[in-house]
Amino acid sequence: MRENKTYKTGKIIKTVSGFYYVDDGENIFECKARGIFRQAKISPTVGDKVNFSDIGGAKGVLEEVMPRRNYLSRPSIANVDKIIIVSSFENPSPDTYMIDRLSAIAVYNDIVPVMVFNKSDTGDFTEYERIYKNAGFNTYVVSALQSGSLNILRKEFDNCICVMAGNSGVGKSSLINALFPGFGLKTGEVSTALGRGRHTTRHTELFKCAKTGFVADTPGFSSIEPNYDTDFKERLVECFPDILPYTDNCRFTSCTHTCEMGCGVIEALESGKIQKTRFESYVLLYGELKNAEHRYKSKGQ
Ligand SMILES: Nc1nc2c(ncn2[C@@H]2O[C@H](COP(=O)(O)OP(=O)(O)OP(=O)(O)O)[C@@H](O)[C@H]2O)c(=O)[nH]1
Ligand SMILES: [Mg+2]
Ligand SMILES: [Zn+2]
Repeated sequence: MRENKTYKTGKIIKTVSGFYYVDDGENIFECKARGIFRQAKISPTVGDKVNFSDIGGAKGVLEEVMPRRNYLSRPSIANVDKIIIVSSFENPSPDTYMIDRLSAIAVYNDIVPVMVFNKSDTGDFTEYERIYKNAGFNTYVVSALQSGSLNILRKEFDNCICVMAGNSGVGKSSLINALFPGFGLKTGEVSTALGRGRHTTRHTELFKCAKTGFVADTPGFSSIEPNYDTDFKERLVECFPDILPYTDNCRFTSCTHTCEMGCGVIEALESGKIQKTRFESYVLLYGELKNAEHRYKSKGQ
């Protein structure tokens, strides 16, 4: 160890043009990375737990990036505990495939999905609330314009790294502003011509919120791509907690639960035990992962 340096640990909360902003729990340090990271092909990112040397004047040098619990690439963020999947009643209206796809990616990456239906002042979410509560997810119906509706949701942000996800215009930034007054995030007007907003939020940053929690606002996180590995396809049904129990009744152990005879999942669907939109999302995502696998294999890898 070199002398005259203080070593500290912290979390990267923002990266801007080669600088890493690290929160050590008390202060924010503007850090540069050592060349060794480039050689080792490590790209420190938001959410990373790091060791850094404090060189004075609220500046530092990143020394080490701790192993990640998980990593999402679009946008780049590590060590995520929860994905808050936000939908709105209109402009844009809920997209069950997007919700189900994001929640499956979350579960696969050991991230807890939380369902939030925003803009309850504009319509009735009873049906969606029923579907997602039945599927076993923590589900909230709220309005960013009605602070009373946000009190129970606020507890989800305690002691963890949360990422807001959902189409542009659903109210992710508005919700953060309403939940944690003081951040003053920029929000946008919804373009009525397109029925959806332009991306008002442009970069990923972690904000410190209630009880040592952090929240990342993101621009249109719905575009998140899963890592197309065979394991995700094979274990996809485990990422649908409402569908998984019925696989015990499948006739064949090789059942993919998409079209087979004697499939316990399809029986449960037919008797109304599984929500149709959830099953449809499972089949679509299974197909998406299978196609990606074919493309990957045909490249000779
Ligand atoms: N009526 C109503 N409007 C809302 C509510 N929440 C947000 N809005 C409006 O919806 C629009 C979009 O809100 P934003 O918070 O910018 O949406 P966003 O999800 O952050 O969008 P991007 O940053 O583009 O991904 C704004 O005009 C908000 O005022 C709500 O609960 N009710
Ligand atoms: Mg936003
Ligand atoms: Zn089956």
